[in-house]
Amino acid sequence: MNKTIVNILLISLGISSVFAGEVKGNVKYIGKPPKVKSLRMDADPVCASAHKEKAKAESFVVDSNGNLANVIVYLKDVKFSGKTPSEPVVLDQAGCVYTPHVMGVQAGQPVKILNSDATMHNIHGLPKVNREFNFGMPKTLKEKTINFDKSEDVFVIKCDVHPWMKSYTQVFDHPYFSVTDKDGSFSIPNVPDGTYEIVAWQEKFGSKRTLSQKVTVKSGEAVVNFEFSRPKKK
Ligand SMILES: [Cu+2]
Repeated sequence: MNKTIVNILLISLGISSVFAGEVKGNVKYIGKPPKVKSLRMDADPVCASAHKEKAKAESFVVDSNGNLANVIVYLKDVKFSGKTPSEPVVLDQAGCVYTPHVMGVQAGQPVKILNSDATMHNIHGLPKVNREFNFGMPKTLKEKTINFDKSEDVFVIKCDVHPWMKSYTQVFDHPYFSVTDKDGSFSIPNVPDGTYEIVAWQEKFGSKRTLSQKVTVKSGEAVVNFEFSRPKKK
């Protein structure tokens, strides 16, 4: 039986295509990277003493080969009717830094927020589509679980006690997203065969300068690479 017939049979049974592949690749920054800034945590001795060396800002993490971390890479406008994961995504407040700095989550999926510090954090999320949230996490409150009902483009989650604490979250209505590692790599598994728009977002470049291209998945691996660069001066 050929693949098309199998697919039609499966779709008629309410099962989405079994032909799927992995979309993977690498994100690079071309150009001289900006200087890495240290975070000034002097305002809270608990935060400052958590770091032997000063913690570095994670808004632009690039290695000596130009590999760019903390980039959200995702497929745009994908239909997905599968289950929402019950496994939580974890956002930790440790050493007065959010880990991860950038994350993706599915709508309805639990987000477990941890306070690993012996200090007070006030976690303040600024989504526009989902409901804004803002609550204190004293050192005695070690975890709290929230979730986002709707898919939404990236927004800030910050701490109102420690102004340097910022993280970015995007909510998806499908599981086809990834965040680049320190080596700039990403992997989106189990993507059904098809042609998609794939988007890369990095916080310094913002929503106006997201990169996008087309990718076709056909029972196997599709490799997509992105390159961010400084805007050319006119
Ligand atoms: Cu804080």
